[in-house]
Amino acid sequence: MKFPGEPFKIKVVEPIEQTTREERDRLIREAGYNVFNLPARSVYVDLLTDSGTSAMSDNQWAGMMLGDESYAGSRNFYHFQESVRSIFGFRNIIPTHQGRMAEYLLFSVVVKEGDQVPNNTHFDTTRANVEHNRAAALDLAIDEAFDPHSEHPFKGNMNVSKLRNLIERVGRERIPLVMLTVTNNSAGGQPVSIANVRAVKSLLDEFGIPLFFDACRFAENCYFIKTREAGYEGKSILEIARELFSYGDGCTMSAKKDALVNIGGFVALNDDRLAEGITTKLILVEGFPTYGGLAGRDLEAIARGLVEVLDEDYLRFRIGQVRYLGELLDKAGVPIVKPIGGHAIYLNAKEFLPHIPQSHYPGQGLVVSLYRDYGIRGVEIGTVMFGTKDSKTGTPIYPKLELVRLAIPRRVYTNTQIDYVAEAIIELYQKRDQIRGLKMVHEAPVLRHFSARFEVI
Ligand code: P71
Repeated sequence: MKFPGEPFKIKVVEPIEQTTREERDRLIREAGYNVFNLPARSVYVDLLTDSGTSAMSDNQWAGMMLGDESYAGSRNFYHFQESVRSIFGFRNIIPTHQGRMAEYLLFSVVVKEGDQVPNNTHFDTTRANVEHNRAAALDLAIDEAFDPHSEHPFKGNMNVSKLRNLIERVGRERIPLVMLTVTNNSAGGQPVSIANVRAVKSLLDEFGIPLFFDACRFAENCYFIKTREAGYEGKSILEIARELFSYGDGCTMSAKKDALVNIGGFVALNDDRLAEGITTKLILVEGFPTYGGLAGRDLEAIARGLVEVLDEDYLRFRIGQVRYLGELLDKAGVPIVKPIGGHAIYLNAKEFLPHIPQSHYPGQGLVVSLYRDYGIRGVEIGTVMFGTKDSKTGTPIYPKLELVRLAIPRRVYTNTQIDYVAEAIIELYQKRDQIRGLKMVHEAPVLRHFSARFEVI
């Protein structure tokens, strides 16, 4: 059966307020047509992000009551360490309050000015943390990653020949590490295959360059390996994860995704000398090494969440629910990025709204209508987020893709709410001619998508 049946039932409910179109019309105007400025309680289905928005299980909540809030040596730290080690296999486990702190600590210890850091595709915080150390962040995903119509099963893969050319051109000394983001968020939540990881690893071994994973959505990536890569059908998710990470020297992780918690992260790595450098910095900016920036109860929730996320019934539902939404839209002719990724559906705003030029932010226009007409919050991943200007002439430079991401929180929405989202988008697609573009009237110098304000054209 294709229907993604929930492998859980509801014990605690969180009410959502219903708003009218008139109220939402006023709220979005007051928000400067930027959904980051909306009060969350005025949103019916919130698909802004899958990060930190998971519903925890009764088992995780029970663990929260067993928080040992000792400053040093909390028992929850030992459980957390054991849980992370049993999956990732790295020797040193360093807790942080979220993913970007793990990135900040790792890069500030290993990256020097003038270095080059290749990744399949950097996530925006990862890129910002590389560039903060005056190094260049390079995106070397395979060409198919940029084609919304390519059905490549492992669109998150690294282009190994481009990586080899880079290493031969700039030299091993300039490349302190290579990263692989699993799944590749910025390119549509697309997985990386084990075969690609092995190829990257053997290339890096020739030059002695370490391989690190950005492991946020590792379990979802491993589920795709199990269902799409020959030879992995019979393996458990834990076995696949252990093999995946055995090719790496370490990882950063935002536990807010595949550890099924609302806050947390870590750096894990084998190199003791680097770990010592990171730990020294950790004490300066986060906290003592047995809690990072977290409470004991948060560490316990991560330790338990990491076990739950490996459950195949959970992953079948999780990936199945995202696919269910994607297939409803696809069948109705709504343009989406394919294949359907692990944590989100990406609407292709350029094809959805061919009458709006990129200079009028079609993705943002779509996000605004989705909220105003249906109370659904998505996020623009296009010109607002990634558009730049030529530093000399000021001429706008537009990104290739103009997308709207609908990220599905884990275990939060019922399939009925997913049906509602599909119906809403299909109805909106039928009246797409009425959607209008926007003019940006305020922008911050960096990460402008968070605070930009618009007016309707
Ligand atoms: C997402 C997020 C959360 C987010 C971040 C910034 C703006 C809007 C939303 C966070 C990631 C990620 C990857 C691959 C590192 C982080 C940072 N994603 N790597 O997709 O996807 O983790 O948020 O815990 O610091 O909505 P952090």
